[in-house]
Amino acid sequence: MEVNHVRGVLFDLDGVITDTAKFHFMAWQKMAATLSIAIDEEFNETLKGVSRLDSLRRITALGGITLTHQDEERLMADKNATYLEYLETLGSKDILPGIMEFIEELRKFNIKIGVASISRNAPFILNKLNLTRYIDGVANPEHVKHSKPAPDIFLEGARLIDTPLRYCIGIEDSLAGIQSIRSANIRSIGVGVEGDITIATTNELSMELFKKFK
Ligand code: B16
Ligand code: MG
Repeated sequence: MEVNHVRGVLFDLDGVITDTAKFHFMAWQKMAATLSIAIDEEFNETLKGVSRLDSLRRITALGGITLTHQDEERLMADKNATYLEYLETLGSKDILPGIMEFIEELRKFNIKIGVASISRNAPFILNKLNLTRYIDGVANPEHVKHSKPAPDIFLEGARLIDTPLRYCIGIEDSLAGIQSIRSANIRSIGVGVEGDITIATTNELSMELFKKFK
C-alpha cells in the first residue's frame, strides 16, 4: 500500500497515547471497596476500552448487585473524582514511547490526527500531556450513541478530521477498540492486541508500517 493512501490517523487515548489504566484501576478498586467488592488486575484488563457506565456495571455484576440509576451516577462521579486526583501529576513525561516522534512524522506529511477515545476525560488528559495543539479533532463520547465495540466513536473521529474512512487508520490497544475500528470499516493497528497490523509496543509506530497494509 502507498504510504500516501493514509490521510488521517485516529488514535485511541488510554493505552496508546498514554497509560492511565493503573489510575482507572486504583480508582475503581477504591469505589468497589465501598460496595465490599474486590477487584484485581486481571479483572481490570476486562475494563480496558470499556465506558465508565459499562465498567461500573461489570463491577457490580461481579459483586452480584444491581444499583439504581441514581446510585450509579453517584458512584461514577466518586470514581471519576478519585481518578482525576491521581491524574494530577500527569504531564508530557507520561506520553508513551515513540508517540511524540510518530505524531511529528504525521504532521510533517500533513496527515490529520484525531482521537477516538471513549474517555470523557480525553480533552483534559490531552491538555495535561501538552498534546492538544497537535490534534485536529477529539471525538466526544457524549455525542455518540454506542460505545466501543460499536463503530460510532471512530466514525465520529473520522468525521471530525474530515477524512474518508478508506484513507483512515485506527490505532487501538483493546479488543473492544479493534472491533470498533473494524466495524467502522477502517484499517487497524493493534498495540499488544491483534489488528490488521499488530505491534507489541507504541515504539514501533512509524509511517513505514503503513506499507504493510494490503
Ligand atoms: P472515563 P480509551 C477508556 O479509554 C479506558 O480504556 C477505559 O478503561 C475507561 O473506562 C473509559 O475510557 C472511560 O473513561 O471514565 O475517563 O470517561 O481506551 O477509549 O481511550
Ligand atoms: Mg485504550
